[in-house]
Amino acid sequence: MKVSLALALVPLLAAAAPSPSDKHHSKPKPKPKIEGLGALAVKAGLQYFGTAIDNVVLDNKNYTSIAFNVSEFNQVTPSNGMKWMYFEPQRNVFNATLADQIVKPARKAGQLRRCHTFIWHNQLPGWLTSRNWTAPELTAVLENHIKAEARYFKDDCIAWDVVNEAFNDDGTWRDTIWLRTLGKSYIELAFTFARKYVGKKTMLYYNDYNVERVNNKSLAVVELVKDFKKRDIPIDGVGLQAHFTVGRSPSYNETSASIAQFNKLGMEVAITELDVRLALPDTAEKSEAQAKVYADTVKACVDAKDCVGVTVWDFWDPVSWVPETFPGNGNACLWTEGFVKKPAYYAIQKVFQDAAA
Ligand code: 9MR
Repeated sequence: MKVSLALALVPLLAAAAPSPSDKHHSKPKPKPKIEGLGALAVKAGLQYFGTAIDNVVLDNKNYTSIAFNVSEFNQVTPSNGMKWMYFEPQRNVFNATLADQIVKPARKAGQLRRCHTFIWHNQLPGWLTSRNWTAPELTAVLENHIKAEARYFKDDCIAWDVVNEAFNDDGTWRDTIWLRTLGKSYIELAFTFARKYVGKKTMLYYNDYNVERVNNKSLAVVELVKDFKKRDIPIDGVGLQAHFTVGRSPSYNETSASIAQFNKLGMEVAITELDVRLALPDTAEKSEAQAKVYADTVKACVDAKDCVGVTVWDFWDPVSWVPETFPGNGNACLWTEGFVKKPAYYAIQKVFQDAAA
C-alpha cells in the first residue's frame, strides 16, 4: 500500500516542480473568489441568508441573476404568491401560479424556501371578507385553505409562517375577521391544521414586526408560546420581521434579548423580513448608519443560541414595499436601483467573515 502510494506520487511531484524555464513565466494566482452572503452565512454557522422575491420583476435578468444565485441567497421567500388572495382567489379554487414562479427556480438553484403565509388580516380575497361567517363555517374555510396549500407545497419549505401579525403593538389581539369570528382560538386552530397537513419536518412559525425588542408586543408572543407549550399546541419558531428605520432601530443588545426570550422557550428564531428604510434623500452618513443596523441585526442572529437565518424583504430598492407605504422613505435594501451593492452589503459580509474566522 505504502509503496504503491509513493510510486503514484512520483509523477505528480515531478510534474509540479517548475522547470528552470518556467520560473519567469509563472501564471498569476487566480484571485480567491468572494462568495455571496448565503455561502458566507453558512460558514458563519447559520442555515441561510435569503431574500424575499416578488413576481413583478421576474422578467428583469439583472434581478433574477442575483435573486436565484444560491451563493448570494441560499433561501428565498415568495413576497406575495402564497398569500390567500392569490392562492385561493375564489372559494375552493386554488392557484399556485405566482408562488411557483418563485418556488420552482429556487428549487432548481438549490435554494431553501420559507413559505409565507397561511393566516393574515391583509391580502384576503373578497369572497372571504365580504360576508359574515359563523364560527363553524369559518373554521371549515380555514382548514380547507391550509390543507390545500400545505399539501400543494408538501415538503417544499423549511418553515411556514402559519400566522402573521396577530398582535397590536400594545400586546392586545389585533381586531381581524379571524378574531371576531373565531375568538382567540383561531391561532391554535391554524397551527393544529398546519401540523396536520404540512411536511413533518417543516417548522411552524408565528411571524410579526415590532417584536425585535422585549416590549409589550413580543411579550404577548412569549405568552402565546408558553400557553401553546402548556397545552401541547404545535409551534416551532418565532419570526422577527425586522422592518427597521435608520435612527429608530433596535440595538444589537435589544435584538439579542428578544431572540433569547424565544430561544429560552425552545423556539427557534429567524429574522424573516429585514429591511432598513431611511428618510430620502440618502446621504453617505445615512447609508453608513443603515449598514450598522443591518450588521447589528445579522450579528444578533449569528451570536444567538438558536437563530437559524436571516431573510431580507427583497434586495433591490425598486421593488421594496417601503416607498409606497411610507412616502418620503426608501432605499431600504442592499442593492441600489443601478444594482450596486451598498455599504450595508459589505457590513453583513464582514459580520459573516469575522464569525467564520
Ligand atoms: O412585500 C409585500 C408587498 O408586495 C405587498 O403589497 C404587501 C401587502 O400588504 O405585503 C408585503 O409584504 C409584507 C409581508 O407579507 C408581511 N410583513 C410586512 C411586509 C411588508 O408590508
